[in-house]
Amino acid sequence: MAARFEIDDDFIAEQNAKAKQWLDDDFDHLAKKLGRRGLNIEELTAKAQSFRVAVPSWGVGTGGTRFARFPGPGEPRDVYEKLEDCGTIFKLVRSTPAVSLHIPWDKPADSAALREFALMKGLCFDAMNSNTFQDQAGQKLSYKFGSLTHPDPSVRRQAVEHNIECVEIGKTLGSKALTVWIADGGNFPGQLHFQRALDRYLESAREIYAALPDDWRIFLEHKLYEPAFYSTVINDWGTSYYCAAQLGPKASCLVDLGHHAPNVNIEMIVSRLIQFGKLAGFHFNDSKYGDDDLDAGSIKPFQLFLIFNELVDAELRRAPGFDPAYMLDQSHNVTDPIESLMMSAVELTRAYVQAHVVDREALTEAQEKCDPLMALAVLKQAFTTDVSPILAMARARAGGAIDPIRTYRESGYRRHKAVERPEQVGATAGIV
Ligand code: PSV
Ligand code: MN
Repeated sequence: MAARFEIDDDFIAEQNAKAKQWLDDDFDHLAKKLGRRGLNIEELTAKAQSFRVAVPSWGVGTGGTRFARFPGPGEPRDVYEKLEDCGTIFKLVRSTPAVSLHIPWDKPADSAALREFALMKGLCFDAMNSNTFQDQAGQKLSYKFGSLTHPDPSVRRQAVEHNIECVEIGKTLGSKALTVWIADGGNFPGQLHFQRALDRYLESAREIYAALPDDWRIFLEHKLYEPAFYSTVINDWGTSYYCAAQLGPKASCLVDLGHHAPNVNIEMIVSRLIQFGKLAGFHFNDSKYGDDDLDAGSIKPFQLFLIFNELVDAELRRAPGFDPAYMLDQSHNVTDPIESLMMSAVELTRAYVQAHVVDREALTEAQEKCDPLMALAVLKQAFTTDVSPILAMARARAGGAIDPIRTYRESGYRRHKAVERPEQVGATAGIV
């Protein structure tokens, strides 16, 4: 492969030097403010540095709506170029070393070579995502009327085998989990027998579960609706929990924030799943109406904070079995995907650190003394604390960028990639 443009460490250091003075000033000032509240800024900075979220391979391509896709310059054309972009995100924000692949979109010709390439970029592989919600060229049987729950056992077999193939590929890549989201459901009343469909799901999922290596997990992802508009088989966390419980200890429930009705109390769902030892992790994104796949924290940052409040509560009390996998799952239709993913990674770290700022003793006291106003005030105090200097310092100390978006833009990365990756007619990177 010819030499490819990369943002190098010297360039990041040069850009950081311009912002270091104000960062030091802001950090010192914040240290004093937090100190008055009994909080140690160094401990919070260490927390920020420990935070990790995986980047979805499909997120680095320009997404689309049901109506159109407007490709951007220098889009990645294959899994190697996707990893290149993921490596760039990691270099600048330092919290995203893992990449989540989607098969067959990212099916590698040589898994060992792909793993080697990722390693060179400092990357590793997070959960594998199977795809039985589309028909692929040359596929024998169609998923038009379902996959793992299809009435025809040979379609179910094909879907089960695809999932097992994802595990096989994942094994060679060093992944340890399979995320299963199915689009199965009905568009019209009467189309599906609800119970038979769920029974078939369990039967198929049991076969996939049986093929998991000992140290693997399976994440069941529920979704309220779309593309099935009347009834979806795995439609909510209750159904997901039931299936995970039926399958066994390696199965747990993945919460994609966009997969709930508007106004649903997602933080409470998160708390329930933690309590039942079945929280697999997240697909983070944000939404205004449905599964909008907007950038994390862009619409409802307070909700994101409240979710992290539950996660940090579980972390601090060492809740049994609590080991959530954090991933992004966004579609970038009008922004540069690299910029959106960096911004989202930063927003998640922000919510995580803010949740560590919560005065938990005061919160418990307010709860026990039936003082709702004070309970809310405690949460609001943390949520309104601007922890930006902590986030920037954590990145800088890890060799990342104080200002990732500005550094990325100044580097001309996208311009260079536009030359290296000439536009492909009919390319379908991203979610279309
Ligand atoms: C479905 O809406 C979903 O959230 C699943 O995680 C898919 O794998 C992903 O989006 C990409 O289509
Ligand atoms: Mn998802």
